[in-house]
Formats: sequence, C-alpha cells, structure tokens
Amino acid sequence: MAHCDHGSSSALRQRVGDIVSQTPVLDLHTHLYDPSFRSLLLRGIDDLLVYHYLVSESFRQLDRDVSYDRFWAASKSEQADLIWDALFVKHSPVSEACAGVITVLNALGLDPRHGDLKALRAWFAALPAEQHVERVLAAANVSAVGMTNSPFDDEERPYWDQAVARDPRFFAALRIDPLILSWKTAVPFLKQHGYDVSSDRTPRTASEVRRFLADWTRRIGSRYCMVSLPPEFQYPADTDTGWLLDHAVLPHCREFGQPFALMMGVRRAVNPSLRMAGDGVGRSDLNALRDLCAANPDNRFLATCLSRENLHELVVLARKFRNLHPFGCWWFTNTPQLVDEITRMRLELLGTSFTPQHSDARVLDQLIYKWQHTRSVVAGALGDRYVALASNGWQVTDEEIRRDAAELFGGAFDRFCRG
Ligand code: FIX
Ligand code: ZN
Repeated sequence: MAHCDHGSSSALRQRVGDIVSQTPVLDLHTHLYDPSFRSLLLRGIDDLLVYHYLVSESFRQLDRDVSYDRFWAASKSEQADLIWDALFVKHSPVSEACAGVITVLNALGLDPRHGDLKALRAWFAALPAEQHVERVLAAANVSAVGMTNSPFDDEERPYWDQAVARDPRFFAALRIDPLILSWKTAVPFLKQHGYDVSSDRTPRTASEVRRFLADWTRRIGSRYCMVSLPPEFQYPADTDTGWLLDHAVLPHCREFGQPFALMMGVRRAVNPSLRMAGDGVGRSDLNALRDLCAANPDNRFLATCLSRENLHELVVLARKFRNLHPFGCWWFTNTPQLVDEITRMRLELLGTSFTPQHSDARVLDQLIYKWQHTRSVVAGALGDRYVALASNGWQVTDEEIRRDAAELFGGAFDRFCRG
C-alpha cells in the first residue's frame, strides 16, 4: 500500500492552502451593490459595526439602560460607538461576527488597538468608493459578486432607470420575496407598475406576473431568481405561493433557462424590537424541496438551509436530484466550526458538485473576513480528503487541486446555472 507520511501530508496541506487562497471566488449571494448604486453600497467602520449580526450580539452586553428605542434613535456613528464599547472594549471580540471586524482591519493594515474609532473613520472616509472596491476585491480575491436585487425595493428601483456605467464584476439576482410570500400586498404594487393582475388565480394574472418577471430579468440582467422562505413552506400547496410557483415563477425560470434559488428556514421578526437583527431560524420540511425537484425536472434549484438540522437531508436530496445544487453556510451556520462540519459532509457525499459558501456580505469590507475565514476551513477539509487519498496511493496533482478549488469557488455554480 502506498503511504503518505507525515512530512508529505503537511506539504500537501500547505499546497492546498496556497492554491485555495490563490483561487478567485465567485460570491453567488451578497447584499452588496456596485458603486454606481452610491449610498446603497455600505462600507467602512461604522457600517461594519452596525451590521445586524453585531446589533443582536450587542444587546446581550449593552447596559440595561440602553433600551431598543434609545438605540434606534441614535445616529449610525453613535450606534457604532455603543457596539464598539460593548463588544470590543468591555469584552473580547471572540464571536465570529466580532472577529470578522478584526480580520478586516488587520487585512487593511489598521490597528484598532492603537487608534480609536475616530482614526478608523477618518481612514475609511478618505477612500473613494471605487478605490475601496478595488482594494477589498483584491484583498478578498473575489472576482464576481452576486447582488440581491429587488424590484419591490423603493430605494433600489430608481437606480435601474439610470443609464450609468455599472461594474461588470457585480452581477444581478432577481429577488422576489414579496411576490411569493405576500401576494396580497404584491397585487396593488404590480397593478401600480402597469401589470394587469388581480388577487384571483387566473391565467391572465399568471401571464402578467410572468411579464413582470421577464421585464425585470432583462432590465437588470439577472442570473437567477431567489426567495427566502419560512420554515412552514410547503410544496405542492393549494396556496397563493404554490400557485405562483407553478404558474409564474417556475415557468419563467424555464423560459429563461435560469435556476431558482431557495433560502429555507428563516423565521422573520422573532424579536421585532431588534428590527433586521430580530430574525431567527426554524427547521424546514425538505419534502417540499424534494417535491419541487421531482415535479419540475426541467427547472434547476439552488438551495441552502438556515437550520443545521436540515443540512444533512439537503445533501442527501442533492444525491437524488441532479437539478439541485446546495450552496453556502448561511448566516447562523457561517461560523468556522459549522462551516467545517458542513463542508466535510458535503465533500464526502457530493464530491465537488456543490458550492461551499456564499458571503451574504452586507458591507463591502466583510468580503475580506468572510472569505478569509471560509478559505482556511475549506482548505483544511479539502486537504484532509487529499491526504486520505494519498495514503491509498492517489497523489493529487497541483493542476487537479486548482481545478477542484475553482469548481468549489464558483465553477460548479457557473456550470449549474448554464444548465
Ligand atoms: O434573506 C436573506 O438574503 C438573508 O441573508 C438576510 O435576510 C439576512 O438579513 C442576512 O443578512 C443574513 O446573512
Ligand atoms: Zn442574504
């Protein structure tokens, strides 16, 4: 039996680490915008600190006299001060979201120990948006950024009417939560925008919803259509959601040859006082996803689950349905320990036919930490698989490692999208 001794296995792990860090990433889902969307592109220290992950953590440590009302009445920089004091000064920033801020500052050459927030603010303020984007994409080694584009968003919509040069590294994804999840409020919105829909489930309404989806797909040049779903999601179902999927969304995706992305298991507004930080998690019924894949073989589905308990079932489903592509360790599962567990499980059951991670970044600078942390975990998991193969005589070449890393960091997604 061929043998991989300790020296050669650590050299192999080193090679994998180097190749994984050199492999550019296509980040398939973020909440970032290119600089032509001006203030919609969040960046810099204050936005990093008021990230909703940190808002919810800070309320566990803030003085009791900081009520929700007082916090939300404060300006962005006052909120950032409160969070900095609670999570970085009075306690050590050991959580993943806190550690992320430190990773970012360190990668940008900033030392938060020898400066105060004022100095950090001044540094970021001197950086024009375009230069900031270059710097971050280079530091994170990210080559393409998937945006989240909602026609229902009153702040975002007007930007699509402007004929401005867009950064082609940022690609669009059509986000349709209000259409699928609150049909009663979507109807007046669609009517107001010139689509002849009614709340009855008629063929005319279905074709008008398809016209809406087609118009927006073309206008923004989106690559896929996406929704986030509550744990109660069922399919098939005699509900507005079920009807819209069958008669508008899935036919639309088939017509345009695009995947439909499902982010499953978010329980919105568990604590509404926390606003965007108040969402939680619930276990989904993945029979709904099984039936979607089985009943619609000409559709392709990208899927991620927020509940750790759903993620094993998701991998098994992907083994059964070639029209299903698991992606990402979403939100509360984006911690190194869970990314490690989930990535190893996926590699062991799916090979490289999945996408281990998306960043879900809301603030430009977060690309640095989300990808730096992910890369080290993915390199470890992949390295261990190669070491196991080597111990049985299969020596992976650098070219093969490069191919596999490219698959995991966007290649498999790209191919899946193209069908
Ligand atoms: O639905 C989504 O796209 C989620 O990612 C967001 O709603 C969530 O707020 C988030 O930022 C998670 O990372
Ligand atoms: Zn998201």
